[in-house]
Amino acid sequence: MNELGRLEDLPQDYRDDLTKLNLVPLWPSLRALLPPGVPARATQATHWPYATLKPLLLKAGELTPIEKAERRVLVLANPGHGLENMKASPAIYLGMQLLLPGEWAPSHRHTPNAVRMIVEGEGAYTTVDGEKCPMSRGDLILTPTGLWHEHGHDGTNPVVWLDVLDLPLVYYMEASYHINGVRQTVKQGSGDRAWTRAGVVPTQVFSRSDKRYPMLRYPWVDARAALVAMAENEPDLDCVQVTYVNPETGEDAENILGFYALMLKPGQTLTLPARSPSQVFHLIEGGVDVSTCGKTFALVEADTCCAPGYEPVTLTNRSADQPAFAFIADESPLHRKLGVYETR
Ligand code: GTQ
Repeated sequence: MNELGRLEDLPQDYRDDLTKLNLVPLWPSLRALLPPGVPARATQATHWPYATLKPLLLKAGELTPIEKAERRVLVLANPGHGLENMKASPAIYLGMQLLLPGEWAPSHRHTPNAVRMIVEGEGAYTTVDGEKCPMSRGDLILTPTGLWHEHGHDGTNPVVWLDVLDLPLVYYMEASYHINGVRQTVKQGSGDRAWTRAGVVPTQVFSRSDKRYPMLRYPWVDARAALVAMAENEPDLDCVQVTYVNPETGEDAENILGFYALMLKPGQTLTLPARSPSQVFHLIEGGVDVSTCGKTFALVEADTCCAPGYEPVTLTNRSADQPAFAFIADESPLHRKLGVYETR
């Protein structure tokens, strides 16, 4: 590939004339914008151990009352993007949120899509679009774009969950904003009770639900049972994984980020091929080594890590006799919709 001209090769008066007119020469930056073969990535493979994060989150509970925080969150920020930019990857925001017994995080709605993966504690709930969603370890609760949501806690111990939002992308699009609301009236019924089993869906006389987001809560007991059944049903299956989908359409549960649960059999090593989207791993059960970009993270329960796109990731269940279960979030729906998704 031939060398392209540098900015310094141009006379200063010419550069000044360009700058005054808001003009920029392309060729000095062309290779940085369109590097050969593989994109430039700021995302660094990063591990956030829960054991080191949790005491600081509990300390935030002492230092900052909920009224002064609205959402009491420590953001899992990727150093490669600059901590102040609060991104785990180009499109993924991660935050660990703490809610103490009796606390209330008031109702609002916003343009970015969110999900919560419950990490620890019982008794808290999120009310989304009038549906009260109880929170238990491993449950996935959707807060899709534009839906009212608020968090409450009737239990006796701190509750912690992982927030996964497409905030960095929506912010970059200059489309991120919120609206505060009033306490929601809780409606009867819940999507996870109505859409109980794969293969059958609720039908009113002859019409199906027209809700864009029919299911807001995906209980961990159901996702786990599906994985265990898959592994038993097909003992040679390598990738024992489920995708969280909209049960009416079969599409990804949300528009921009994808969500999955993966089971690793005892002693199993699974290599995920290099694909364009970045991804995040959160360990629900067991002990898993995650290797990517020349690093290995020894994940224990409640740990979270991320990997940039275009890199293979190898997962190893460290236990010889117990399965391991991970929650995965990635940017696949975004890449697919934009036509840039690829596997190497
Ligand atoms: O719980 O609504 O981590 O609005 C960031 C923004 C959580 C929330 C976050 C939010 C929320």
